[in-house]
Amino acid sequence: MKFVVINGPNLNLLGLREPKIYGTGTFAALEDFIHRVCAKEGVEVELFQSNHEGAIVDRIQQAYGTADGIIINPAAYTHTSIAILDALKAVALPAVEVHLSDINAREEFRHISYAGMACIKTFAGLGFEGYRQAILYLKEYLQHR
Ligand code: CA2
Repeated sequence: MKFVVINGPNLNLLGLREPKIYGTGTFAALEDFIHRVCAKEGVEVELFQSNHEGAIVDRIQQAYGTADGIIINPAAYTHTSIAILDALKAVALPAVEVHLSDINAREEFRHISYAGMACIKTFAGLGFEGYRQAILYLKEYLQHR
């Protein structure tokens, strides 16, 4: 089973600012966490981070035929990008949305998630743990569908 984990803009700066919202862990620590969880679960994983909407669309398209599922934190593009929503719909792979913070408890503009409309599940407000939950959920989903 192979997953692609996609992280959007500015998540590469994790740990540098706003620790009250996003925690103190760095982006390298997040990538390490995801690698460890996937290894434990016997899931092959490729990680991708970009600050560019088109690059994220390209990576979603590449997942078609090469991965079994997608885990995505589109960061700010969550709330703006119909291109990412359309790419997720186009590849029709099971996708799980993750947010470190609880987007529904923040500013109103963060309450809408376009990407989430193409996802089978969302985990928000759990910090790094949300990625673990997403990996377990997607694995379970693929094993039983
Ligand atoms: O909670 C999340 O995971 C978000 O996807 C993070 C995005 C935000 O726009 C979404 O509404 C919720 C922001 C990621 C920016 O990360 C930073 C990292 C370090 C310093 C400042 C921002």
